[in-house]
Amino acid sequence: MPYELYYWDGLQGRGEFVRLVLEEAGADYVDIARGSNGMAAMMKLLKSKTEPNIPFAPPFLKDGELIVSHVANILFYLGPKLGLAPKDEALRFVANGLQLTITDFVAEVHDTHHPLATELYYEDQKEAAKQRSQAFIEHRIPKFMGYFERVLEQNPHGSKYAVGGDLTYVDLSLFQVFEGLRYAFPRATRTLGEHYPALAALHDRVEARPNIRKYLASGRRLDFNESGIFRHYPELDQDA
Ligand SMILES: N[C@@H](CCC(=O)N[C@@H](CS)C(=O)NCC(=O)O)C(=O)O
Repeated sequence: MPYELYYWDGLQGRGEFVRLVLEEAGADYVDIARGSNGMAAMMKLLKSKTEPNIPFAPPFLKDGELIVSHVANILFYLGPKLGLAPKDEALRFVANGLQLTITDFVAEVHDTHHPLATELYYEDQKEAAKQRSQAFIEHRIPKFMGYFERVLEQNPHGSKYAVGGDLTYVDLSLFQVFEGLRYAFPRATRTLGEHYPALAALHDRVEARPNIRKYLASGRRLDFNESGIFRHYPELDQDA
């Protein structure tokens, strides 16, 4: 039975972190909301008053009867099954810690364009978004990227991957973060690769993987857009 991925149609969003793992592994999966009546099926589950173990928000994954929610938790579940988690049990918790840090970072990326309220339009919080983005560019990108760079450099198994000696779901998520930042803040990230060479090399290594290459060239990989987490609003980027 294929895995069922539930996520909003029309954007990469947080669902993309899960898609990259399923695609790299060549797993059998269905992107439910992109199929006919898929959105209705997803909303039915989200709003259900009778189903057990309902999720709060997408993305969530259905594996048979089991529903797993939250990106980091989904990857913690899928990683070992798809050969994309460390083999060492203890290192799986290290990978989970890294993924949860990525979750925190993604929430901060979201808050650059929605600093006041998720429910308000971007246009209604533009001034606050400018202030938030300026601080994000100045302090948070360097702090998080500097941290992930050190994680790579200080990996006792070598700096090719974030944890252990092989590719894991964390590496795929770091690829997505690198891509997303460059899309959202092209001016501020002009020199990202120079400042964080290990991360840049990891990004290129992931991008060159055959299944990822195939996926990125396919129609399943939607372009970044201004409905997702990583949005490009020129006025939020660093001044030219
Ligand atoms: N911590 C969750 C966050 C999930 C989340 O915020 N999902 C968004 C879409 S990317 C959503 O639909 N949120 C609805 C809401 O917060 O009301 C995760 O990492 O999966």
